Amino acid sequence: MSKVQRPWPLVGCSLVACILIALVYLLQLTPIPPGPLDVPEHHPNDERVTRPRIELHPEDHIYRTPVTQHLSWRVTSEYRRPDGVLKRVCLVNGLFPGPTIEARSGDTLIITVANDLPEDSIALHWHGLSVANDMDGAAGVSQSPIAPGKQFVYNMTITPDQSGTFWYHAHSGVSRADGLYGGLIVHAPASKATVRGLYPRALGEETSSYEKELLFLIGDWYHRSAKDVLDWYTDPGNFGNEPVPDSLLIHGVGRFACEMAVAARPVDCVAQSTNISFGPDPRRKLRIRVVNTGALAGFDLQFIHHRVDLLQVDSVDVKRPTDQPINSLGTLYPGQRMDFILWPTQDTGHHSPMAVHLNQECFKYANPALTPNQSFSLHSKSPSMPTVATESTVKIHHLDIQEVPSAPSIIQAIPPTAQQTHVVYTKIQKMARHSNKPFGYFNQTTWRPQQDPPVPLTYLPRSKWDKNQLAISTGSTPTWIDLVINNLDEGSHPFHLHGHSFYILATHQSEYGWGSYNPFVDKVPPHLSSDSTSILQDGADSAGSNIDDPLTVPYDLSRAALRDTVQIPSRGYAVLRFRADNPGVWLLHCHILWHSVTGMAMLIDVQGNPAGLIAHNASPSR
Ligand SMILES: *[C@@H]1O[C@H](CO)[C@@H](O)[C@H](O)[C@H]1NC(C)=O
Ligand SMILES: *[C@@H]1O[C@H](CO)[C@@H](O)[C@H](O)[C@H]1NC(C)=O
Ligand SMILES: *[C@@H]1O[C@H](CO)[C@@H](O)[C@H](O)[C@H]1NC(C)=O
Ligand SMILES: *[C@@H]1O[C@H](CO)[C@@H](O)[C@H](O)[C@H]1NC(C)=O
Ligand SMILES: [Cu+2]
Repeated sequence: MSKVQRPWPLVGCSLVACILIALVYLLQLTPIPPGPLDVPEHHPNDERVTRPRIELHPEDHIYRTPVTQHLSWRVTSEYRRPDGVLKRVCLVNGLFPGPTIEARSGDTLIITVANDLPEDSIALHWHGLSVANDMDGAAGVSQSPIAPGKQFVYNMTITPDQSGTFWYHAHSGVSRADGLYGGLIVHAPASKATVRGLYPRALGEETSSYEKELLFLIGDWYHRSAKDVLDWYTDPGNFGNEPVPDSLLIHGVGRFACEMAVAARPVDCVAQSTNISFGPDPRRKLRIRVVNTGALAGFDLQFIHHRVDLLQVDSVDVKRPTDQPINSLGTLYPGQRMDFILWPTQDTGHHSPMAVHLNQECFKYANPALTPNQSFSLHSKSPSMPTVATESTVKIHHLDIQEVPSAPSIIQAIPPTAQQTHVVYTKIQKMARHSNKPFGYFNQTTWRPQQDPPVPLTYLPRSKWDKNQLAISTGSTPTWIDLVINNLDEGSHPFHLHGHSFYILATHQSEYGWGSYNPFVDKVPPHLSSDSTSILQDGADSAGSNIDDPLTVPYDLSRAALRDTVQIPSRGYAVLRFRADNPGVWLLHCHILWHSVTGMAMLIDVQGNPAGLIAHNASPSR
């Protein structure tokens, strides 16, 4: 441990360094190849561009009995212009993003995935869903990736207790940043609504009923191929700075002013004179489901003339904030989802946009091509509506979703203590013996898919795992585990656990030192010390827990949040409590693509009968 905790010399980003880095960046990039022949014809008023809306159909799912859905998918790639700039993107059945799956709790999905890519192997992960281990789609862990020309059948039964906003994405290589992802919505069954045209969110909960549901897949976007971006990141000349995206897309469509392209990095760009619009009717009450599909950046959403009510984060009901109405939500980090009600504007004469603000905290140099803050019109039906000139005078009431606890009914299921406690340390390091390339570590191990022998870990005894696998074993299931993840890094990281959701009991950020926490050694956890910035200390409401004696009760369970992705602050930690009840080998990894592919991942080995999914009842019904 002492080895791990030694402070590393860190490359700071002074102004001079930033300029140097930017120069290196501008000069080094290889221009993308000249436009190939399979470029789609460009129509400025192409419907795909002007009407990118994913409208959901809860009415087809919430009132029926469970069914088996058979889907047949073909993964290919083609040159497209998502934001006007030509790039080879991954397609599922010709679509980018891939088809949206809509199901209900209890459905079985049988998805045959044929890989028709010329050279890349793929595996698909169903993010947030707790499925049987061999269907989890983590290449090297739960399956061998699907080679070009081959196919694989994903066969998943969604347990009755699971519903919410999920998504699927590539979990091998870097295809996710070339667009291999899509939405996966599991509707919760409901009884017929009493008010026509309204979907009840919960029985008797009139105020959170809604008339339509829309899915927003929002994420950062690179104009170069994901492989080129990864090569740039791992080039020691770029000092481990994460590649700053060039653009942002909302379900596969974006806006890019061609003249913004950096001279040293020419792009094949066709100006798209489009305004992206959503929303069928400004007077409707909408349920909006948002996924951060990006590779690096978090984002905030602002609807300054609307009221928004947060419903869920990571498919789990939140405790509804009771203070003033909010009009700004975030930060949503890669992999995370949030659902909210978007109320109609009170003054329907206003043409009120949705603003997306990419969070720039992890951008260590300037990319002049990127417009990090962009606004999108919400209502396509009323193009003549005036835009509001006085936007700056409207007050922003922001809700930090990382601080929002889960609903009380969900928190009730947390036991007062766990049966096992594990402590790990994570960090990105550039070491001379690795030619100063950045690699992510958990303890002393940088993760790579199992290769020696090349058999997925699930099918291999522990004694045969290669040296790149660091694992926590939970023993026989089900067992409650406390996992303390210490982030010794200067940056924060959104960590995602496969196969399980966890209760976040505490997060902590330290202004100095490493801010780490080892419950076996530390008498008082840093989040209970006076300089704390954790959820626990900020929580006004600590009813139901006894924090008078921090030595016996170091966590305020009433502030816990059930999630599958947690943003762990820089020089800080998170304490996660989960019920290891889904047997198999599960990845725990940073959801920033450049970090996970360079090793910021480890495994949770949950022992038990692999058919034990039937016993899965850890998550309270949602
Ligand atoms: C990680 O390192 C810590 C500190 O040395 C140790 O206590 C812990 O057991 C290690 N975890 C694993 C999974 O090896
Ligand atoms: C899917 O899995 C179920 C349960 O293991 C099995 O009965 C069924 O035959 C499988 N279907 C396919 C198409 O593999
Ligand atoms: C897009 O909106 C801007 C102002 O919001 C307007 O000037 C422009 O004409 C619009 N473009 C199209 C294609 O509607
Ligand atoms: C983007 O919006 C954020 C607030 O969310 C603001 O702090 C920042 O200055 C804006 N950036 C630009 C380039 O306008
Ligand atoms: Cu990370």
